[in-house]
Amino acid sequence: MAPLKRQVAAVLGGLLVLAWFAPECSAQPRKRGLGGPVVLHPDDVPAFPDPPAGFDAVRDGIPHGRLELVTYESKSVGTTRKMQVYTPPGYSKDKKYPVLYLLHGIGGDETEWQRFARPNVLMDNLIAEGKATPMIVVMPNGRAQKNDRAEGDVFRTAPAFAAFEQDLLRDVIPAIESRYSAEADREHRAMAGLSMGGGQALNVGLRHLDTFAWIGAFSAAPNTMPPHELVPDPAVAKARLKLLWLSCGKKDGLIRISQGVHAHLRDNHVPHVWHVDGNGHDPAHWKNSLYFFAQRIFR
Ligand code: FER
Repeated sequence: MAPLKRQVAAVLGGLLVLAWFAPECSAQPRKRGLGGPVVLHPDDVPAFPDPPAGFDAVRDGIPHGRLELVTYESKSVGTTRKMQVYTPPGYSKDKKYPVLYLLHGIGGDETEWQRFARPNVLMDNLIAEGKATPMIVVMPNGRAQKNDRAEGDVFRTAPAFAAFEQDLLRDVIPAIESRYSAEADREHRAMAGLSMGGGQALNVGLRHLDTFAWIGAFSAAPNTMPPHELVPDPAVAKARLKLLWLSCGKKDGLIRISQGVHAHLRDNHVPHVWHVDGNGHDPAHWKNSLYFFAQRIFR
């Protein structure tokens, strides 16, 4: 690889990739449909005010959960893979907990949510305030291929994000439910993700309503299936979903993806949250979305 190309590829693995998606950053060439023009519609407004100050700060004097790095054997990928697992304060084998599967974006891996939002801090604070049900949060690696590091041209690894469906259903969930004190039915499993992970949550979740009842997509990426394929039978979605959450920043050049899903749901009367805040394709949107989504699941 030419040095410049290598440099550009390295940058993709980091936060800088995100700036490319914001339409105002037009100094960078637009790649693969990133950062298209944003056209806002009357529905595209916040469903919630921004989170209160300190929602994401570590607090002394409250109980803290645990974050651990766990490995599992993936039959579908053929490797030993890693995931971060949060267990809530006071986690005990004498109780059973619901589980949120939380998925990262194209430039990330199993550590990305931790870098962008510190879900353990958000959850500790929400649980201490009685605003969230104590839950296990699993942050797996959604790039289901042998080399699952975010390196090189990460956009070429998009097929591995589709392959993750098998890893999640056959390997990740069984590993979690055998090792942790987890409830193991659809009403106690939620899945949400940012960008590519948002697309995965919609694609996998909505097509496996037998496995998940709570689904969230934050700034869903173009890997999202067409809305009529995601929700071919609105009556089924309506009957089975406990929560369907869609959110996006109004400065996010990928907002057309979420708008399309929202319009299909609205036109077919499938209840859902549609929250458009003032952010772009960025960690502020993802952290805020997790804060609100986590308060609405398993309740
Ligand atoms: C694309 C633009 C963005 C795409 C994926 C993304 C697969 C993902 C962005 C992210 O995860 O942040 O065209 O195609």
